[in-house]
Amino acid sequence: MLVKNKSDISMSEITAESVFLSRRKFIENTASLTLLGAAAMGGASLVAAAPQDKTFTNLPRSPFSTAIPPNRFEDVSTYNNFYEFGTAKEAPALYAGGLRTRPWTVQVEGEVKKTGQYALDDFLKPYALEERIYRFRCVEAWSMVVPWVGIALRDVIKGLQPGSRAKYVEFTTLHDPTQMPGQKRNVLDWPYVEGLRIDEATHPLALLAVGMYGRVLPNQNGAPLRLIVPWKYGFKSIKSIVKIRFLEDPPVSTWMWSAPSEYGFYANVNPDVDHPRWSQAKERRLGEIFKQKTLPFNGYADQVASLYTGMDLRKNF
Ligand SMILES: Nc1nc2c(c(=O)[nH]1)N[C@H]1C(S)=C(S)[C@@H](COP(=O)(O)O)O[C@H]1N2
Ligand SMILES: [Mo]
Repeated sequence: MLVKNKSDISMSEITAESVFLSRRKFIENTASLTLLGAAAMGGASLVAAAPQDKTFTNLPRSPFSTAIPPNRFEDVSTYNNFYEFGTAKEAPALYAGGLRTRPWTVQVEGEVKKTGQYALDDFLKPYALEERIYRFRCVEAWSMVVPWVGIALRDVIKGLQPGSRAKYVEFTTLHDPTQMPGQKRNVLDWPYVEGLRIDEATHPLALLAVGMYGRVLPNQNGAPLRLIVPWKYGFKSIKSIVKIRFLEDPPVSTWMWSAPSEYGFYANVNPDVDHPRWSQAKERRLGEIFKQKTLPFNGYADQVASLYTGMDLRKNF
């Protein structure tokens, strides 16, 4: 697994105190992680410290991981889209600290056998965690490479036993303006909702993430539970999930509701289909100066293109 040491971590442009403090914590954490990693035995486990400081040990690395070197933790955790905490890229790192991620419940509804309300830790207990290094491409044309910690969404879905009428899966973010001050403004139709076709959701690449860089997800990255769909634009990867609903008909996602001509249900990364207001042909990786070409399905075409055979991907954008 990935362990950074102090010399790999340099201070970046943002100097806000809370960000600086959380970075300090990360440095201290990773130092102790090295020791724990050497001592620990057995499978992946969560080492308890203060709740926000938990680190994972002995994580197996998924073969689905890219060999591209990951971005720096401090870039991935300070340049975020999480409109529940404001629309500026630095807002989530500054204002998500008050989000309470325990206790946390996940409600399961709809065309599925195991409906109910689950405490998050019970919900996740049956599954082994792994590290998956994925490319990630925002619709706004920046990209990054992130070592997520999580479990295959397909395993969770299998465990919940959807019925034959379950053709789609819908995910919903927490709605609580006292914890998520951005929800006091009507920038989106809260709560944030996203959805996948059931065959997309059960594709082996779709991930439910609980961590990144070997530690629990920072709140600004979608703690305590978020979706990662690496072949789709970032907005499909919904954060801070409280509800999973199985449906016969396609759900209406938040972005489709707010701007249907700009954000479709599929949102597969496609360099040949421009966003109405900008090109999607290139992307700029966080921390880099030059742009690079965007790949069809964000580089995952070999694995996922067959999900869309026969579909017009210009119409189904
Ligand atoms: N609930 C919620 N989920 C969300 C968003 C959001 O505003 N609210 N933004 C999306 C967008 S547009 C992107 S690019 C990614 C950003 O993830 P990151 O901040 O971990 O990089 O989260 C996605 N998930
Ligand atoms: Mo995005």
